[in-house]
Amino acid sequence: MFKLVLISISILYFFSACSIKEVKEPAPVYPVPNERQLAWHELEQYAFIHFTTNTFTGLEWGFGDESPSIFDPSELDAMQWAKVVKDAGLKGIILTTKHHDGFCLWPSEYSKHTIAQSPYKNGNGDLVKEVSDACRAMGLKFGVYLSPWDRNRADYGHPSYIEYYRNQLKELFTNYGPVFEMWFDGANGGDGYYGGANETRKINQLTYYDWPGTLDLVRQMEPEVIFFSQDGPDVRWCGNEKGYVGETNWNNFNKTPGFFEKEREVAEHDLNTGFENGKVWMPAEVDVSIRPGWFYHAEEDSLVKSPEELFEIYLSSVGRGANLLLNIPPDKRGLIHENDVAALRGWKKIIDKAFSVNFADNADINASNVRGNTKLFSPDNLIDGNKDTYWATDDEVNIASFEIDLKKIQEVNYLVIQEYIKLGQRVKSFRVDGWKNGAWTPVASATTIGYKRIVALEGVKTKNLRISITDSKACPVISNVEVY
Ligand code: FUL
Repeated sequence: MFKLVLISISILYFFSACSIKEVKEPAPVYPVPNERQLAWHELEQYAFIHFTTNTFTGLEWGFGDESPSIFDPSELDAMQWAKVVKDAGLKGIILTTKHHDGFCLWPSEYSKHTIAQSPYKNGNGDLVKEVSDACRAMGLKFGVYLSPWDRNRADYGHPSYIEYYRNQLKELFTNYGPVFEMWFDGANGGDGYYGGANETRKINQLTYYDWPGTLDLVRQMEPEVIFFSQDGPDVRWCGNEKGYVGETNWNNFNKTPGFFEKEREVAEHDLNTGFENGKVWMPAEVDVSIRPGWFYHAEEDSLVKSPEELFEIYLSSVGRGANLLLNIPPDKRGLIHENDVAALRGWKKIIDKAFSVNFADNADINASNVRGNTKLFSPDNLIDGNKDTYWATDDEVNIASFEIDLKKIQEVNYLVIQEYIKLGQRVKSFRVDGWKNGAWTPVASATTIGYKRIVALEGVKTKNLRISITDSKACPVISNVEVY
């Protein structure tokens, strides 16, 4: 009897173990993002603010010999900046606390070339404080840009400058945090004032700054900070300043020493598309200015990008799985100019209109394959509004499709689709078909998905859509789909 019970228990155990195995979540496809990167992806878009003595001289790169006395915004209102940014649907501000000219927007105790030497608030101003406070008041994230290249400092190029740079990071990260992102630009070394030397200084980009040491120091002060630079480590440059990432955009990347010793064109292309088989998760950020320059110049007032141009940029950055860093430079008054405000309002209107009614909300949805035939991985998860549930197929099924029944004919303009990137980026290509005149008709096709992909469907009129994953590194794992 005892033996019989034991045998039945073992049989039961065997079968339940089989079925548990059947519904196990898909194995990750490495690399995968860390928690910090996941939170960063969810921000999708935020503002860049370039403001310094250049705003008053009309330059883009100050030489470093500008007198602080020219820094005198008459109506500066950091709350106006934060409100404009918030109303545009952007989630934070990254501020140029010090650009290449070396002028500091906070009263750094390590420098005599700061806002404290300017007429602004009679030398009692602190713009880093004003902007970080305004961000917090408006529920925005705050980030910093501290140019490594400093054309004002006499010791730029010498070891003592690194100590200066690190002391400034200590000030920024202990007095104005939390800081969500730290931006390191790539312009480094060249001619400058350098304390009166007026010469050209070249540094070795790979060794001079001892980046690993500097990043460690910052990470100790701000464990959650995301580091942006041309090649990471957390987030990479998208390879251009025009507002787009590659149509194919892998979050995977390969960081090799001397990456920038590659031909510039090759490096920029790689940054734009990432590497399908890259070893580290390093997503792209698209930095672009609403105006031709990074700083405000009155003669560019008529050249502010139109709402339609900004929407194109949105589609080719956020719509391709990258984050958008949109520069909005305040003017000499210290206000975001009326033309920029109007363009941002128009842009927000276009976005709100394009993505107002999600036809997938009440749709029926069916898939050609469901992992383990269980509800856990059902295609219903694509439209449940929960980013932590997903549709997945069986392990060997890398090519699969799902159909969305919109229940009545709709004019469809956009498909939004998201991979569950916690398990890695998988999809290499997919196609969208619409049901027209009794047959599936191709409407659009695209390559990678990643965190988010927005596909234009050109107003196709259909009741049914089919999304076919036509190539994938492993079984597809899709968390969300929306139809507008
Ligand atoms: C570059 C800088 O040289 C530009 O002036 C600007 O700040 C841009 C965002 O980064 O490296």
